[in-house]
Amino acid sequence: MNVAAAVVAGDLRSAARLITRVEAGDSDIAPVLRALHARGGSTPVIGITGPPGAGKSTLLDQMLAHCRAAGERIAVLAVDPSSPFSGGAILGDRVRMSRHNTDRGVFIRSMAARGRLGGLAQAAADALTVLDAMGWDRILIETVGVGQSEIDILRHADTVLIVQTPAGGDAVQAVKAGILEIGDVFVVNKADTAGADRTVGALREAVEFRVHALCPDAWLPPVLKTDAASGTGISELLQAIAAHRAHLQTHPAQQQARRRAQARARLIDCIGQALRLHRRAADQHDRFEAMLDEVAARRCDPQTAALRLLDALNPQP
Ligand SMILES: Nc1nc2c(ncn2[C@@H]2O[C@H](COP(=O)(O)OP(=O)(O)OP(=O)(O)O)[C@@H](O)[C@H]2O)c(=O)[nH]1
Ligand SMILES: [Mg+2]
Repeated sequence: MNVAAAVVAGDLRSAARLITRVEAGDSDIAPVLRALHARGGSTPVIGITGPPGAGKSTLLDQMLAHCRAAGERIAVLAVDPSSPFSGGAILGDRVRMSRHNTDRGVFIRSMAARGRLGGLAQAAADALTVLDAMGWDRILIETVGVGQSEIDILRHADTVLIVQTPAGGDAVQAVKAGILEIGDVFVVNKADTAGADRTVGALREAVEFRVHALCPDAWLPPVLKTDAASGTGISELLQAIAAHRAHLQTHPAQQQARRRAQARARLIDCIGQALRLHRRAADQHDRFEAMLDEVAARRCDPQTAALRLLDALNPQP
């Protein structure tokens, strides 16, 4: 059986090996990813982000436990953009989520794209293509929320969960980082600590202010409180995620707009990657370097240089 067929049949070892090749940026797997891409698109993907230590993994572990109890089969992708070499947090997460380790209905994979051309967001997108073809009931992605690359990863989620804590000023920081725009459900975790209601209030205000500017039937992201350590608020959280999914299903234009935005981001990424790959090829590299001199000396403008390079990539017969 070929790799794509094995993955579609749900073979965990084949999937794990394929994701390793995705991480390494192995371009030989393009045909496999192509075959898998055609099979995907129906598994709900839930992205979880938030500042370091907000309780994302603890929350995810609780969500896993709830969904497993309901008979769901779940895949988890833990993406670590900030620390390519340590692996410390990843191992910590593996240990923490270990009560699911012997469960065949759960697949947990951490990834860090060391040196992968195009970066982690693309590696995560390809890993999602693999998982999406396997017929899981749900895919959860955890990524630590610090910058643009997490936002890029979360573009591929159907529902984006933003985790905050009552620690002072978080709600305001969220607005600044552009996180507010991508959140479908907001969670104030560690609700057992002081200031939770104040943080919920500030976030609600910010979310309502933003949604006001959108169309009248836009989804209003709820702001919930959880205590992931004890499991309080998890069923409400899962209900909110289900409500968001139902909203998209009953508003096909919004669903379609989201899918198109995902496709747009992915396509632009892939164009960039194709260009970077070609640039590494020796003759293209020389042509590129030569063009740098032309532009630097103002013998050629950058737009024309870019078009000439693109033409050279795809010579007319
Ligand atoms: N008091 C309290 N502690 C919590 C809660 N949720 C998580 N914690 C604790 O907060 C710490 C960090 O939790 P994690 O789940 O590792 O947080 P994380 O956001 O995944 O962290 P990184 O992946 O390292 O960014 C752990 O010690 C948890 O036990 C909560 O609701 N209340
Ligand atoms: Mg974590």
